[in-house]
Amino acid sequence: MNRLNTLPTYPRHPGATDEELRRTAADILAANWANDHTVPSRTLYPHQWSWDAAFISIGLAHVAPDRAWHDLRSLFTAQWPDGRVPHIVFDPGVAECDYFPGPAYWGRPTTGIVQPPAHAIAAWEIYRRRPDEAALRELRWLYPRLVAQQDYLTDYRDVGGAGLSSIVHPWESGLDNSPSWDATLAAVPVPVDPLAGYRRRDNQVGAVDHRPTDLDYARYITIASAYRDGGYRDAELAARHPFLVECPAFNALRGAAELALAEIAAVVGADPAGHRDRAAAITRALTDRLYNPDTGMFHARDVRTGRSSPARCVNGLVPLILPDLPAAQVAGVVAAAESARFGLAEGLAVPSYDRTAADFDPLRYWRGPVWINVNWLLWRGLRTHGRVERAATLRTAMLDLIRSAGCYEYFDPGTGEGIGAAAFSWTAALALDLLAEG
Ligand code: 2M8
Repeated sequence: MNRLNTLPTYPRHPGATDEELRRTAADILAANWANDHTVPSRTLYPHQWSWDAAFISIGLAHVAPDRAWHDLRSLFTAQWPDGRVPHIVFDPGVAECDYFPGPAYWGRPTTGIVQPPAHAIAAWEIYRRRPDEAALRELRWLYPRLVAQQDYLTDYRDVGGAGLSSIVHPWESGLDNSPSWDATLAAVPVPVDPLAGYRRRDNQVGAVDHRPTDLDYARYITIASAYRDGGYRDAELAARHPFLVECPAFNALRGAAELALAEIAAVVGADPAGHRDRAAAITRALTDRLYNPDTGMFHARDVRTGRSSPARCVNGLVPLILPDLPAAQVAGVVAAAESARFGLAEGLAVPSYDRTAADFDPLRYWRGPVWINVNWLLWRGLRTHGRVERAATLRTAMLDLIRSAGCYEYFDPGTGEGIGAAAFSWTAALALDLLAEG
């Protein structure tokens, strides 16, 4: 469904002023606070999500640092003894029927899978905005837990043996329905009746043509059940698990987390050197294994087949956040982002998937729409690599979208219309961060 042959221009009506947007965003975060954490959305996502908490706390640092630290503390209180940080921490006050798959499905008060490790970056951001005694206490509490999170991903998840972590489910990427996983998912068997045994909740609260198809959803459940039924163990995954993929964005965040840990280590009196070495090793592995010089992008790699996904997705641009990314890869990624496939040179925020692809879909979840969190990462990457003007244009494009449409979960890359959940926390939070960096 390629409806876009030419690059669009969003409606440039002025929308909210800086001050109005700041107030709205702070109000959304306050309204989404639920006792000890922030929910991504009151309707669609009524629990605490892992990488959402990281982005949310980066925004909260500007308006309510106590809540920023509290959010991370709540999440890490639910960390498993093996170091994994669960992708959802369920709120016991929310009814089982309000989210599927909920605690009854997972058999625990949290899910057993993870999400990208953006939390060390968040902790460092909150601290550097206000480095007082209270912040130092929080940083000291978090540091060993953040290290354990990284150790889990290194020690248990390097299934391919080349220094990259594998995700065991598309939900672990955070880019759930991305075309990056299509080839791998196609090989996952589905029951004859894909909806047998469960009822989707997302389709009751979200638009059906925005959400994953029933077939994809059935595969998600098959993969999650396989991992759950294996006791969430990571031993011998290669021999028995149907979904093992090295995602460039997940691993880039893991590398960036090591660099944030190096900064944190220096403040809490630990040794930064090991973190820097680990970051360098991750950048090398990413470059050697996932970069394709022909596309100028990084591509997800199926560990079971050894095949690289041909899809050009936004996760393939995210390694730009790594400061030690070699010049050739920086140039490749910037050119890909600026090309008509992603539209950065036209002053647009990048879509989640190549606009020129035959199956680009401006509405469906991670298969076309613009998401603010990945654009925010790209904005940081552009600044890290001295592309200051491009970064400034991207910042303007993101803020224009949010000003005109509101703090939506994602945006139609053709019209700029806000879609998905309204009053979405990470969009509000990152708007606050962008406004502060004007
Ligand atoms: C989306 O994912 C959840 C499952 O984790 C869902 O669709 O129900 C994704 O956009 C993910 O990145 C995000 O963390 C989550 C909550 O905002 O929603």
